[in-house]
Formats: sequence, structure tokens, C-alpha cells
Amino acid sequence: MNNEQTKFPEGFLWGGATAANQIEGGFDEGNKGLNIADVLPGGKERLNILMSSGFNFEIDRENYRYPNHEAIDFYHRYKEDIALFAEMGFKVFRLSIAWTRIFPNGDEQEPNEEGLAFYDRVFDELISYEIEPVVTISHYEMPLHLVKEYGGWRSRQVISFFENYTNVILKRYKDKVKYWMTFNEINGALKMPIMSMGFSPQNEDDRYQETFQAFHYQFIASSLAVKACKDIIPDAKIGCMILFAPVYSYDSNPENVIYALKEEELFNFFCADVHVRGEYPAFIKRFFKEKKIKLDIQDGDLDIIKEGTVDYIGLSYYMSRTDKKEKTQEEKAQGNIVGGVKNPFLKASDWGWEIDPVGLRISLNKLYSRYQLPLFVVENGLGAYDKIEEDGSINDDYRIDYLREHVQAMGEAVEDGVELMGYTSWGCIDLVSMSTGEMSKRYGFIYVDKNDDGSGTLERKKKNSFHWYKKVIESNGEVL
Ligand code: BGP
Repeated sequence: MNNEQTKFPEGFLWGGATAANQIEGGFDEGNKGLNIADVLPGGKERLNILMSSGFNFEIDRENYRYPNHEAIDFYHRYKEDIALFAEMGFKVFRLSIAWTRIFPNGDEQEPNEEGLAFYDRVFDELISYEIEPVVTISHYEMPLHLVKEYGGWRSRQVISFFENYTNVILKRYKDKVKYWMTFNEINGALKMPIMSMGFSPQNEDDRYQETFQAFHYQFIASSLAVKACKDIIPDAKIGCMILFAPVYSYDSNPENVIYALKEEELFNFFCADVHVRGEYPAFIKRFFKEKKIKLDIQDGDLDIIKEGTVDYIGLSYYMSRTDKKEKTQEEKAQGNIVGGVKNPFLKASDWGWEIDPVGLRISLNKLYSRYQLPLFVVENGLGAYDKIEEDGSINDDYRIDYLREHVQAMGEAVEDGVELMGYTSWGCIDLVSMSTGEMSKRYGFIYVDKNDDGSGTLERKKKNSFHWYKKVIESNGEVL
């Protein structure tokens, strides 16, 4: 065991992260309405659907499986799961509220009491173990009705539905939840708009226009949520959530350096700038001009955005991106979900996500020097195939190695002067993968007996990493 000393502040928020659609199941229970994750099939088609356009948003059980429908059945097993999180010593647990449990169609006036009561039970259970909930208001689960009837976040009307939803949950859970986040990986829509925006642009020409218009509506919605949170729960903290993948220039050719810089501005910093500073950054004007983007900005929109700036920045970090201006098909990084070219210095996961712990230190430094706002790593982890040995153990030392190096990198960043609030590793219990819709891409400290074909007992088992993470938390990141 390596006893490397780290400098995590007292009260550092160690825990794990999930999203409703990837754990709950019970997709049609408790009056829940259908959301976008409920119509996404698992398997090979999934990533193509996420990246392309023309998806019809219907359930077709003859040809596809829908893994999110049962997921890992957290809806019925949350007590057992929370007890295991408590055993690891979690200080916080990040989860999302399924909008469709509260407003099954999204546009009703009155909320669904059964849905509200479910999260009351979950929060009470967490609180009974002194685990604080960290709640994402919207994590890739837009009501399907809003997608079909309004075109998702293409429509300005959706702002008021979201505002209603947000006000209801802030008021209901004001005494139970003190950490909030608005939209999960809001900038991820630049790669995969379907999950968070509820539409995929029909053609390349409209792509930027539609995506940035939807961002504008989401910024207003997010700012209204921030403002409501400050009014309703004055002692709460509310953040944004950015998918952060630092962009490296492939080499020192200035053409590649400026290309990487501009890609980084657009992908990593554009949404964060608006959330944190409350205004559109200067660099985006040129981009809008070149792409002929004209936003519908109405009177008052920019004031709302200015007033609703966040308290902290939540980020997911899985990989970096190395890029150059001109790249051949062969040079492209296979599977690296944020694109770019292969980085010769890095290894990749079985899904091609390049593993780069130093990149996390770089990301935290970049974000902190730009904003001087507390940072919260709310997703990070290794998706891997796990094997159960004959004696029932699961020796996921590769996962421990990955996490150790990333925790060390955070420790370095803290020593660099970064203000870091916490770390919730992604998929602390195995769950349905977002990009593949499968179970076999596992992230958990806790194994769930469920297979890609839907079979399995759903029994929970501790992996080696469970015992490792417990010690990490106990020692506040000193025993790694
Ligand atoms: C993030 C999402 C999560 C999650 C994670 C891992 O982008 O916020 O919902 O699933 O990535 O991705 P995957 O499940 O595709 O491995």
C-alpha cells in the first residue's frame, strides 16, 4: 500500500455518483412518465443514435432491449444500496431526480405526489446515515412528451416547465438537500444533443443554430433555478456541471496550438463562462458570425443569466483530448468520445477512453485559474469488464489503480492551490452505461449481478475496490 500524503481539506466530500435513469428502473411505476432514456435501446445502435439524427423516439420491443427500464432496480433496493454506501463511509451521494417522476409529461401544473414521496424516502434514508444528497436536477432524462410535443429544448416554452419542476423540488426538499446542480454535462450536447436537449439537429447546416439556441434556453432555465435555490434554500450551494476534457495540441505547430485552444474554448469553457460569469464570452461572437448563428434573445434574458450565476463548478472528468487541425481517418482516436487523435503517451480503456490522470490536475488548474470558484469532481471512473472468481471475489485492481492515480492528481491540484470541494466517483454501484446502454461496462465498487441480455439476480457484491475506497475515505485521501 502506498502511503502518499495528500492535502485534502477537512470536510472533503467523498462519495459516489449516479443518475436516476441509469439506476432506478421502475420506469412505469409510481405514475412515472416516459423520458428520453426509456426509449433508447441498449447495444451497438445506441451510440449511433446518440450521435446522429432522425431517431423516432418510439419503443420497439420486437427489435430492441431497453436496459434502463429495470436498470439495477434502485427504485426498490435503495435501502440496501445506501447501507453499502454508508459502509464505505460516503459523506455524499450524487443522484438525479427523474423529472418524469415529478411531472410525468413535463407540462402539467401539479406534481405527482408518488414521485415526490419516493425521493423523500431516499433522502431520509441517506440522511439517517449522515450522507448528504447531491442532486442533479436534470441528468439526461427529459420527459418524452416535451420532446415530441415541443421539440425538446428547441422550444422557449420548456423554460417555464423546467422552472415549475425546479420550484417544486426545491421547496419540497429544502430541508434535506443542500447541494444542487442544474444540467448534467450541459456542454456534452455539442457532441450528443439527444440526451440533454431532447432533439438531434436534422442537418449539418442547422446543427449549430439549433444547439446554441437550445443552450440559450437552458442557460435561462439554469439561472432561474439558481436564483430560486438561493431564495428558497439560502444555505444551499448550487452549481453547474461541465464535461471537462482538456484539449492538448498534438504538437508545437502554432496552427495546431491555436486550433486546440479554440476547440477548448468552445467545448470546455463556453457553457462554464456563461454559468459562472453570467454573460456570453467575447470569443463566441466570432464563432456565431462564422457559423451564421442568430439567437432569439428577448428582453430580460441576459439579466436573468447575469443574476443566476453558480456557487461552484461540478465537472466530470474521464479523459483528455489531443487534437490537430488536419487529421486523417487513421489518426483519429477510436472510441475517445470527445474526439481528437491518438495520444502516443496514453493508454486507453477497453472502450477507447484515454486514461490520463495528469489531465485531471491540468483540468482543475485550468478551471480554477480562470474562475477562482470552488470545484467539485462529480464524475470520474473506469468503465471495465469485471470477472467473478470461483471464490466469489472480484479483483478489480485495474480500477483501484485508475482511481488511485486520479485521487493523487486531485491531491496535486489541491497543493497547486485549487479549491476542491469533493469527489464523487462515477457509478459507485454498477449501473447502465450511458453510451452503450449495457451493464457490462462497469464502474462500481459494488457489483450488480445483471447481464447485458437482461438476465441476472440483481444481487449486490463488494468488489476489492469497495474495501480500498473505504480506506481512502477514512484517511481523507491519505491511504491510497
Ligand atoms: C457521463 C454521464 C454519465 C455516465 C458517464 C460514463 O458522460 O454523465 O451519465 O454514464 O459519462 O459514461 P458511460 O456510461 O457511457 O461509460
